[in-house]
Amino acid sequence: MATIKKVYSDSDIQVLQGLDAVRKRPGMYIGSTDDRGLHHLIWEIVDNGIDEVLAEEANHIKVTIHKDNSVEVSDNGRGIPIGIHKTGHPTPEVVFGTLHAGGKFDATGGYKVSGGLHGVGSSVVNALSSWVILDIQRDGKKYVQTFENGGKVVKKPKITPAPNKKRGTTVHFKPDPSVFSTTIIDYKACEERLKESAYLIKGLKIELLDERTGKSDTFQFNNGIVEFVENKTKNKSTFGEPIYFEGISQDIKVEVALQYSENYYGEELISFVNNILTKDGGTHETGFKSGITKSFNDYARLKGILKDKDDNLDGTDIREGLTAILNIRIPENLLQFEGQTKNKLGTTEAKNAVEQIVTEKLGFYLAEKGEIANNLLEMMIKASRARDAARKAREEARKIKKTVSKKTNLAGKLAPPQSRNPQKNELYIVEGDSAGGSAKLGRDRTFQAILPLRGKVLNSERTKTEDLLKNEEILSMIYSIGAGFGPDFNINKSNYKKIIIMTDADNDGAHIQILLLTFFFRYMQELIDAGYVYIASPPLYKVTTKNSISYAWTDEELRELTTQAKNASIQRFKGLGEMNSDQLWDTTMNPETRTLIQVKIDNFVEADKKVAILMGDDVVPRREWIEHNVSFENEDTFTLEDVGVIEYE
Ligand code: TSJ
Repeated sequence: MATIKKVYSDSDIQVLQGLDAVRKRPGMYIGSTDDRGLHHLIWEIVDNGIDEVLAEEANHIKVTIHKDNSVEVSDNGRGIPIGIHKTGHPTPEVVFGTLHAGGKFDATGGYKVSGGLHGVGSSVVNALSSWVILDIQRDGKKYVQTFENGGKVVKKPKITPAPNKKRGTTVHFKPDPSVFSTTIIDYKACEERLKESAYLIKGLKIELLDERTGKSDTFQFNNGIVEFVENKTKNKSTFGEPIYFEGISQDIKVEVALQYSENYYGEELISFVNNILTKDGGTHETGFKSGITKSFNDYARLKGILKDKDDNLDGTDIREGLTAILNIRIPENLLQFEGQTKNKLGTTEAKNAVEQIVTEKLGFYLAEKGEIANNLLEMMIKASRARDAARKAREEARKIKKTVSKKTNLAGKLAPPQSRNPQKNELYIVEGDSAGGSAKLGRDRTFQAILPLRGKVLNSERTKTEDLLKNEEILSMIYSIGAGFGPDFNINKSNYKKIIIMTDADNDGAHIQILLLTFFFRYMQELIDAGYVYIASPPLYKVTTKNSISYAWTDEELRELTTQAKNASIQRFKGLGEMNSDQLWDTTMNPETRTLIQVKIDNFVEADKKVAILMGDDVVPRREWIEHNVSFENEDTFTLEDVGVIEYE
């Protein structure tokens, strides 16, 4: 050791002093020493390469995970300067040996990923690595410097003529197992992070290679965040092409890609500042939101879509169905992060800069693409109405909690089960009083409840919520299930795990099924999503012979039964009421022998559309759809398969 110090004393001492602090308290510098902290080292190094890309001096980054879980990162940039720094040490040694060295030798300013509040510097990586091999090629020279055991310089750099004309920086490091609780590199984590970086810089090519497995990926997106948005919306039914614009204001570069989807009620805004994800938003997101709200409202007023008497559309209406990527670059001296985890941008200038660019560019876009703009506004106005309706429904729901009392409708109507076990209990909703009577007698009263329905069930698609809530059949269902309805529906409060619709096997019965399903679909959708809703299937025929009784559900089953047995008498059930309670139990209610059809929604968007068309009050699309899809004489009759909301178990 002494001889080494003699050769390299000054820098050696300085390096050790600086980096010792990092080894003593790694958490202070990289957050934690678990797998997150471990991967933080990779991002730190990669960010330096990305800075070179932002400086427009590199366009290629390669990351290799070696078999020993060491990581090698290289770029094709200018190469870290290799001359002597004003401190008297070679610049690479300063970069890797001094905390926050970044800014010190790079006074060029500009937009940087590393060295901001998030960047901890390559020196931290060095301090927490068993070894680092730095390989720089520039000015026709190849410069190799190794660091060992937490950043110690034990050898002079090796400088040789470059073997080829390529320029660039390569950093190969091995995270120190005595620092980290795990040193296994996660491919998936690398893949996600590097792909994100590639999206954010158009054309940048990032290669990832895992030598442990041979797996590799290349990320390169010539359309940048437009492709990012397309990737985010690929499973949604999108509404038009992505909208892209960019601009610069007060030295802040702003880039936005956004796309709307139909039948998607959420919003997803993903924002970045200097390629760092701002999970908690901040001033730039505020500017973005006020910018799009203003653009759409201004346009709607200009075109008379919103009249003087109308309120402005609010931000939530305008963002319904929106997927957006906001990517901004701020000069280092303006960067300011906030919050516990520093994931929120605080820079005040960013709000105005983003708002100004969004308002201007989106304003242009809307003016230019009038038809798209009008369609989007139509969607937003619908969203706004739906929100009003939902608010009303919520108010109604609160009201009925007070007005529906057990005594009023339910006495004598619902036959509840004896046990109170929502996980096991079943509710049979039964068409007609007489079938209801048989079901009450035939059921297993320990866990089966019977709710007979008297009149026709209202069509929830064509009835205002407030009228629906005056209807006794609807109220008794809401009350029996006991989990509320509409926006306040809470499946965890459901009294039953199975809700079984039991109707006659005829057209009327099918119609009642549809009406009930429409109600569940619109007001208790979670019940369907969770697979709680079933349809009972009573048999169509009873075949009696001298020593047996059997049932048939289809004509084919009937043929089989009658060819087997001689002198069979066949009874066709016209309705549930024709079965006595034992028969009803045997064929339709006994869990051992019954067949239930579970109601499922394969495709919410399709089901939603079909319910709206088939059950809604717009006659024309309804008739058109039926003419194209259903061949029934009676317009009011469809099978459940026609509506497309069920699938057989
Ligand atoms: F590749 C990498 F990601 F591993 C990596 C690349 C890691 C680190 C620590 C640094 C770099 C890096 C640094 N690539 N390119 C540079 N460029 C400079 O440091 C550089 C070169 C020339 C000039 C100049 O003004 O001439 C300025 C700088 C900052």
